[in-house]
Amino acid sequence: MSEFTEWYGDYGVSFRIKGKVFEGRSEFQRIEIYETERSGKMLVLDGAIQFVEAWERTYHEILVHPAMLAHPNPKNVLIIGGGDGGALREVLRHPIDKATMVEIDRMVIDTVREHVPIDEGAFEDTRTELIIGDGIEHVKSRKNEYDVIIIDSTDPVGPAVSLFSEEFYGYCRDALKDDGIVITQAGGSYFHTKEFLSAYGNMKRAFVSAYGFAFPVIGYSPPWNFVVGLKGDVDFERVRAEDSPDTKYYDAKRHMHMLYMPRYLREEMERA
Ligand code: AG3
Repeated sequence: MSEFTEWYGDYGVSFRIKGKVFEGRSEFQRIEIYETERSGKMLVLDGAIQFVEAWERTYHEILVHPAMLAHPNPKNVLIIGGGDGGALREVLRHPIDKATMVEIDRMVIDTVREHVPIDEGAFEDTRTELIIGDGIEHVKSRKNEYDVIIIDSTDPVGPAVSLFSEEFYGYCRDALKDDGIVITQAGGSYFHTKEFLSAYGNMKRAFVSAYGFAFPVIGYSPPWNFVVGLKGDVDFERVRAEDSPDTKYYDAKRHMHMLYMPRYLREEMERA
């Protein structure tokens, strides 16, 4: 028996694995899929675990539903990244008109759909528009168009770092309608503290208000952080609980709990 470990310095997140299902290299990254012993298949990009089949809802529910349910009436949603289709699947559980996904790496989409189709048909939904391209360029070219923008990128260190900049968040603000909301994953609470605080500070400066929250995600170093930007007068501390899809990990009660960050982060967030 062997195992796969992703290291965060000297701390590791490990799964026992039965074998490797796929290995390849795209224009952008190394793509691997493993069969774990008990948690289904696992996607790894450049050595970083992206999702584990049995646990991916601990991430995708939390990335999608807080913004979708805080917004009064989201109809037009943009997803940046998220080539595995997990976020798209959750977005489509809401009564929206259109979900546009801009993913840079077609090989991630094709590989995941072939070996572990967690999208559950989301790419075939008539409300979905898939664009293979650069998310930054896309957002830059749109004005006043989206209700919600969901950024499902890789880590705030490495190639995706510009997706955490004030400049990029400014493009997101302009691409959103007046009551628009943007949400992004923002690394681990403990192992990406600096990067999280920088993303949060950038969001605060680019938007009318910003929130940071965390949730334990199996597959990443827990807890995992998220940052939200609000363009207008939308209350992120109230969600339309009655309109929630039937979720497993996320609901309105948990929403309030998530917003209380640990002391060391709260104090730094005030200064960020
Ligand atoms: N979201 C990836 C989150 C980053 C995980 N980071 C890590 N393991 N170091 C994209 C995949 C889920 N749709």
